[in-house]
Amino acid sequence: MLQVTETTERSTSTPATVDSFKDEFLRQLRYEQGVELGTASRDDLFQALARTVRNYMVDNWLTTVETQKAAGSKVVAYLSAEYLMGPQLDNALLSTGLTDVADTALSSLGLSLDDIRATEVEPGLGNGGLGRLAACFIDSLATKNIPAIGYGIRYEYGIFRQTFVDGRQVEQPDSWLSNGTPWEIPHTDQAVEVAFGGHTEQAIDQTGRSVTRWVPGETVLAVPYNYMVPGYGTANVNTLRLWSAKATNAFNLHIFNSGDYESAVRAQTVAENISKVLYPEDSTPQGKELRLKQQYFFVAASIKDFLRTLPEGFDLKKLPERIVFQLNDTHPVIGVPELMRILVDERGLAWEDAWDITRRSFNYTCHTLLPEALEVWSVDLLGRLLPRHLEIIYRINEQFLAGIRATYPGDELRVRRMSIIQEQPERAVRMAFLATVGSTKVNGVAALHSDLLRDKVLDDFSAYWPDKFTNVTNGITPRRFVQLSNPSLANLIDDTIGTGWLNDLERLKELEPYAEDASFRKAFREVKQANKDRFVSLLAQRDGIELSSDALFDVMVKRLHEYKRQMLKLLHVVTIYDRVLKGEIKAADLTPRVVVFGAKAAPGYKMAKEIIFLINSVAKVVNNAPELEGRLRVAFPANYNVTLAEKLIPAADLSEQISLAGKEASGTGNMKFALNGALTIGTLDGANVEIHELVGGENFFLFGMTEPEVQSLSDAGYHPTSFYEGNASLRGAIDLISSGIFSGGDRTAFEFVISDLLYKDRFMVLADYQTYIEAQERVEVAYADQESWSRKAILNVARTGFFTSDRSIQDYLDRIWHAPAFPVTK
Ligand code: GPU
Repeated sequence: MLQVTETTERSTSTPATVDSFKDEFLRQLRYEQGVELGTASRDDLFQALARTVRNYMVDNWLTTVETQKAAGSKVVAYLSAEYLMGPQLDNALLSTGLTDVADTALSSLGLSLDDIRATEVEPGLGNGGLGRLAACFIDSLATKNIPAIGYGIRYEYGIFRQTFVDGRQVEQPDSWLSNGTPWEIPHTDQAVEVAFGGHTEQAIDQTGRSVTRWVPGETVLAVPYNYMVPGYGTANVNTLRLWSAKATNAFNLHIFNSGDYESAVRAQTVAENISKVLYPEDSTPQGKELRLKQQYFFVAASIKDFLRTLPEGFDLKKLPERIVFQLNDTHPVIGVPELMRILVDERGLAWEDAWDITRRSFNYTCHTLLPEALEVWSVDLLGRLLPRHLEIIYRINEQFLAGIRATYPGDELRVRRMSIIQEQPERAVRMAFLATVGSTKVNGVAALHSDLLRDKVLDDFSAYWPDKFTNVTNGITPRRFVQLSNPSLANLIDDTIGTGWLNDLERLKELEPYAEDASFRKAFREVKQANKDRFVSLLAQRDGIELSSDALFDVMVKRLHEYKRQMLKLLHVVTIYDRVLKGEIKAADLTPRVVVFGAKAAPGYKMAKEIIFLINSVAKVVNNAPELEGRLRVAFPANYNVTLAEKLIPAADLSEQISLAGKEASGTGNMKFALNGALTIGTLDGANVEIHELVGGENFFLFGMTEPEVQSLSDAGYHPTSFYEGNASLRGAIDLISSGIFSGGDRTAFEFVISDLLYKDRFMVLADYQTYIEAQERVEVAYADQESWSRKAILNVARTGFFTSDRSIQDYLDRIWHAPAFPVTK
């Protein structure tokens, strides 16, 4: 078994034997859970096991923290409002090398590791790509021995649990903490105060200078909860610190004693609401006051937390040598005026010095090109919640615009375009501009995205500061998304090229020659088949969905968003059905295909929810159509999350990455699929461009307009109706949806979706329809030749090692952070 050989390669804090592991597990069960083995519930077993494994990481963790502190090495502070961690047990076992020890110890007690691990509830503290990226990045930072800390929010409720009721999405609260979580360690004693509201005052300090003071209206406590982030193949264990809000005067004695219990409790509730729930909008912020509170809450706490670790008398001008704050999108950018406030108002630095320190301490990663995803906070709201910060933002803007005016005299149009404050439709702070002005480097998340960011979204800024802009293409951790999720493939790779590739993923290149080896191809196909079987049985048990594993698995999983174009995939499904109904194609000629959708819609996003209803409605009819029996099935398991992704991605043959070119910043699912041997059908968008380049055109099903083509079609005036009228097959599909066949005869059921497609179609689904259908026809032909398909799939694995998040982190280090590695020896 893999884990046995690997155990010897990596360090664990305490060399574990099966017996000592068993003893610790039984001790946990008895003295922490308070139960006997014979009467323990599954959750008891899980909690005891998780804490047992956790305790094997603690020594290395404490050593890491202590040695890094003593060395005073530069720290990367990753500021992110989301961390979509996924289940933790397997990753902890992998990094401690204890998988086999745990398995044997549990077996000897008549227990099954598989059963116990299945009870873990994943912490869903993120929406999608952005949050999952943060989780991959902290994994790679730890693996690469970089002194780093992840800062974020400990939401009591993470991303909602999705259910379907009559085909419609219904959201349930995600009470992931209801049984407690074994992975966190709270430190109430290290809480910090965070202030809000109030007003500012002018005062004269001891030296006779005029200074501004913020007199806040209220404060809350930020309580840190630490999570260990173990590296792979190293003793280094970093920290993820998530903040939870607590009322400062929980028992407001004054109010309480006056007998007004309700008011006393209400004040507490208001304070603690701050970290109550994750906002479920992915790429479409709603501008809610509580969200801004969340942002300031965790950023202010994090900056304070870091500053208190500096030695007495530390020269703040040297701050950029000790820390680099990375802004994961604009959510934490309020940290820029916050650090200014601390340096100027509290530490008495001159504005110019403070600005120099601040700008050198922050960098900004942008994750979008969609205008509606760019955060904007109304001046009204910001001024009410953070009056001093608004003043500081105005001053930053004034100074910035003075520079613009000096460089471009008389160009007031440009000044208005670049101002951090927008005037229309309401006066508001453009957070992406504040982030750009306040940072040393600004990066996009894939090559195309960074180019478009530089040349379109932030073109004025890149003209002014050409050196500020750079690219770091996203990546994913192969520990979770190959080793843990696809152990059979990992074993095959070990047997073929040896171990050591998991933290040196470019070594997958060594697999290339094996694409020509028939026995390797056979073994590779067997792995894929076993993964399909595993997924099919999981889905039967999890959702009662019955599928055959003897089919092409065609998978589209990601948030439901119009720009990602789930509708295009659905039109393909409906087209097949329509053609079969019309006798244009024979079902018997079709490659058996299972189409799997997984997607959550933001609860307030009506179009997305209607599309979910349409997919479920089509699935119901298609899955019961005798004409399609054994040829086409559509599965839409509810509540797609990391846990499900880990089972689904290894089972996929075809990866759907079909966003309109120029809209998906990067995508990271696309990387996970390719690395697990699925072929991509995709547009030249986001990181697809780089995947296509690396795997080669013959191993990728490319279709659709390029970004410049999209731009010219849009400039020329896009009329979706003309595509509908000019394409019989497209017309057939749309008419079938409108016919009522998927809605029990109701011809209006999907009008909201269909009329938008016909008359608006902002993401040009209809324009890309024909080339998409043709690409799917190429898929059919290619899949019929299994030897050739396997060759392509193997080359996808062999050539996508570039997408390890270890490489992304190295790029951040080289281009942005310049923080040296600091290996910890045990
Ligand atoms: N992304 Br902005 C999110 O998941 N949420 C957001 O609020 C914003 C961006 C995604 C991008 O859509 C995706 O293309 C990218 O791969 C991912 O961030 C990580 O960079």
